[in-house]
Amino acid sequence: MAPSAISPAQQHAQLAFAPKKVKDAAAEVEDRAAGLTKPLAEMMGNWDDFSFAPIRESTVSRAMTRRYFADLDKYAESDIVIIGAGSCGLSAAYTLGKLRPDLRITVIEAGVSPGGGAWLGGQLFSAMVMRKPADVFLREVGVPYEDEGDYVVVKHAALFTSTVLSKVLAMDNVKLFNATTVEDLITRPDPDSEDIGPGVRIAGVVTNWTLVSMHHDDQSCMDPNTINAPVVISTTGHDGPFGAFSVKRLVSMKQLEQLEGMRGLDMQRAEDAIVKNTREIVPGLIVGGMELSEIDGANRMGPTFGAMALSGVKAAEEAIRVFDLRKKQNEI
Ligand code: 48N
Repeated sequence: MAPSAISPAQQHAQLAFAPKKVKDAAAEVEDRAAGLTKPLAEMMGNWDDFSFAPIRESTVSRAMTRRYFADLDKYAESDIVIIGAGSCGLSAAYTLGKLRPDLRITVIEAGVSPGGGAWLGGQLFSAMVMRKPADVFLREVGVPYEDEGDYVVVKHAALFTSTVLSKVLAMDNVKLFNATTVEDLITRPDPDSEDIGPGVRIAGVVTNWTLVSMHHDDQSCMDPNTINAPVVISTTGHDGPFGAFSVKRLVSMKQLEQLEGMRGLDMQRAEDAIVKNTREIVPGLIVGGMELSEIDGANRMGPTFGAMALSGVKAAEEAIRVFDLRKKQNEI
């Protein structure tokens, strides 16, 4: 049955806040391509005398390493770190990058490929379902969808994930370190925290190459690196080989008594709970997406992704609130 409507192609809803116009990566490519169209057309059919400009291998090495180590140096002090580049983390990164181009934002993703569980819909099917009002985020980012009334369908989940990812990567103030794992949290004593023993405030993340993290048991000690940040958003997904990292660490460092654990599937209840309860769990640490279900004992929603997008938006809003409050109190 044909969808009841098709989204306005590429019409971007203006975000409620007055963001700095992020040059659209696609537009930038179009701009550059405009100057290249003629040579590209000339190239086709004339491959015999084709050749690339000369290069020396060390030039390529220096082009990569110079930039990577400059980034490591620059982002060693970040304003906000996001752990996990799944649908929630990427939505948070997009919202932060758009809302606050003045902030230095770092995204740490354990996988070589960011995107978490959002490359496919349910059971490896292609289509991604989002219940309204999450369609507003799709229009904001420029992801076309089929409108089915109470919900919308993106024809391939990878269209959503690749579009958000490309927009985030094009932002000047956001840096993605993928294939990099957060192995621990940086903490400071927090005298204001009264619940469990001496409370802590989260002050950044401890990182290592993911492949190193996976071999701590069969190699001699391989110490980590660090990134300082007054605010951390954790969106590492529900418990699994890599999931629920920060909330499990909070229990082991005695900042949480226990995890309630993700509950059975109930779409109707799960998505509202995740969005509404996205929040600062301990000072300086905001948890969103499915990682949150492990703390609160929230239901899982299965193959609907609207809560991931909007939990990311809310996590970004919370992170800005915490950052600005601490700035006002001269704590950063
Ligand atoms: O996609 P996920 O797992 O997590 P979310 O919360 O962004 O999205 C969850 C969503 O895909 C669902 O689970 C859907 C809606 N299904 C629900 C259901 O009921 O079944 O992304 C988490 C990302 C992944 O890319 C991990 O690789 C990464 O976080 N990650 C880490 N990155 C760095 N350091 C870590 N310690 C770490 N742990 C996980």
